Amino acid sequence: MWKEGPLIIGSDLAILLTSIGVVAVVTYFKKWRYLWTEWLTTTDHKKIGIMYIIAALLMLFRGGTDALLMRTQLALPNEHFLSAQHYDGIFTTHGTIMILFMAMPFIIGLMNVAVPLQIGARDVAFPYLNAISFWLFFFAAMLFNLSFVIGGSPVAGWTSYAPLAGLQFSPGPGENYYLIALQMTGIGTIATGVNFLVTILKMRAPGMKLMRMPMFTWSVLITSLIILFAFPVLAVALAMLTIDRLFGAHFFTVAAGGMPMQWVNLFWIWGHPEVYIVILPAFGVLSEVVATFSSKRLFGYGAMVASMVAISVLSFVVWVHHFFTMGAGPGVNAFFGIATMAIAIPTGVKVFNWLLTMYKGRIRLTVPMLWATAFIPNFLIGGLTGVMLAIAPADYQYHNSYFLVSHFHYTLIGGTVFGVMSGLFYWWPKMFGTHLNERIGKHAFWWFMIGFNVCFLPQYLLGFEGMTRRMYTYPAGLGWGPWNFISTIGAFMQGVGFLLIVWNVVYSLRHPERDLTGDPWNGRTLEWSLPSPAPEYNFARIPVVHDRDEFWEIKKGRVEAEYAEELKPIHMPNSSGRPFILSFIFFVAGFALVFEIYWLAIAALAGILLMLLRRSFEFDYYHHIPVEEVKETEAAWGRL
Ligand code: HEM
Ligand SMILES: [Cu+2]
Repeated sequence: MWKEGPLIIGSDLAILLTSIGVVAVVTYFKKWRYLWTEWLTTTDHKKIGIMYIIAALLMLFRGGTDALLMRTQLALPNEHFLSAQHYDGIFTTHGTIMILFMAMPFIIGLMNVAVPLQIGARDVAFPYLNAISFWLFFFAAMLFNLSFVIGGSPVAGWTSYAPLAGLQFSPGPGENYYLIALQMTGIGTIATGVNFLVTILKMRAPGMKLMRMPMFTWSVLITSLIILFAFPVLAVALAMLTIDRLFGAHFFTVAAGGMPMQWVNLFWIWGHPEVYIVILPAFGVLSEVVATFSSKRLFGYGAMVASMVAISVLSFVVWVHHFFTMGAGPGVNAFFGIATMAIAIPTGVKVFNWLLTMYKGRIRLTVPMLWATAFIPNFLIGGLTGVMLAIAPADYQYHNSYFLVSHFHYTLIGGTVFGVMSGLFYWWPKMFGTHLNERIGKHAFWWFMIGFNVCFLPQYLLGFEGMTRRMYTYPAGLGWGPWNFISTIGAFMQGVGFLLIVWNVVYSLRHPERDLTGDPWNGRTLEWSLPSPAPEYNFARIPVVHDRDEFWEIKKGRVEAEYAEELKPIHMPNSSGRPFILSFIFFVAGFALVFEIYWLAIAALAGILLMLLRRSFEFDYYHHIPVEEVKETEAAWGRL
């Protein structure tokens, strides 16, 4: 690894120094105990949500740095800033990190922050499991990032197609990192799916029928179902490729009777639903934000729910559109092409519902609303180019070109990233009890939003002109230079936008502007009826729900606040260090498997089993918060 040039050594040094710096700062301010008791061992969904989002932002930085390196390399023809091998490693880690370690935790973080508060619950159904999900994701992300420092990155693309990802063409530990890290985070995600499914089905406040749930909660319910059906497929595919690589099986090698196309099918049977897992909750955020800042009831609630259900079903019957060129024949391609186009219908319904929610509303263009409003046209461009790609014969032309690269960035950035940014700014006061600065927020938004279009619009043209994806450099004289140069400028503008978002956070820490009302946006749903940040137990008394926009209706005097119970001691889950330790042992097992150190892997796996056994014999993992303490906390907010 030390042979690979000053860039790598520099980055390794930077990582080392940053790590030492973090440890030194925590030690200097004597914050270890605080970190351990308040954060690393917490089972509180609000804190777990915040940790997910911090990790996601860190990964956005890492993935974004990868992106800027690639765009620098592509800015001019015949560049040699990066070697071909490096470029391969960078687009592989960029894609993998952005999807699995940035978009996913961002979405799951917002789910954690908002869902229990929206449905009148005190936590998720399985708080301890929730902590395990988080730490499995976190240590998986660390394991994946370690590939950069020890042993080398995976280079077979985020899709990791066999046979390229097999032992013959990808020797060394890089690809193992991919397989093991994804397996680890996938286990956590499946647990999250179970957790939120049960939470939403079983823990809603009395009176909150399914058709009274806030739209974000609806989107999370449907997403949890998709997770449960999709992620096991990924787990199986990863396990098969791992067995091929580590133990010499031949699931995916033709020479020994295996079938590489089987990987491609399994990957996308998970992969397509996966893109809906990261977009449906963004739709949910948008529905909340658009209604709140238009000061209107969400238009077409029933149609919104129905279209999300339709999308979730369709998302499982379109996967072949990722490889029309495999040559399955016109019948198969026609089926999958038409199924893909059909998704445009429920998606269009949602777009019209958002527009009609805004129509004649009193619109407030706050930062969350800016991101939400920009989502609509940008995601539309992504969606419509998706319909173009779904025309199978035409896809023979677009396939794996920059047209595709631009298409999926329009959905993943214009959709998911804009959606989670909207959600982050929207729920920020609820998470931290302070406001982000609106002026800096607006600057950040415009830099990002304009930069995004400057970066990716030209890539559609590059696709038409024949530039293919995963191309590390290109000759002069094809006319691709100018568009690529413009695209790179746009990428750096997004970098400025990101830095402004970080600056906004720092600025707001230095000049805190407290939110004392708990309801800074004049919100409609239950989370805004609580103080910011919500107390540990969320609701001192569980409310009874009468309306979709319960809190709004209470404020308008059309509904009277009602509680399901008198004040009584509140039953809360204990903190525990075990989810952290368990996941760390997973990390050790993962590291051992990556480098095929079997004695260590077996020892660590035995350790995991012991931890699970130990947990089965643990009986008191709850405590009660006495009424007096609840009264005091509420009184400090001037409540009760
Ligand atoms: C500043 C914003 C971004 C820029 C400038 C950027 C740029 C790039 C570039 C240059 C490539 C490689 C294209 C190629 O050579 O084939 C790429 C690939 C990719 N990007 Fe991004 N990207 C950005 C954000 C994102 C985000 C937010 C996501 C996901 C949430 C994402 C997901 C992907 C994926 C999945 C690939 C494909 C990797 C592969 O081919 O294996 N990107 N991006
Ligand atoms: Cu797809």
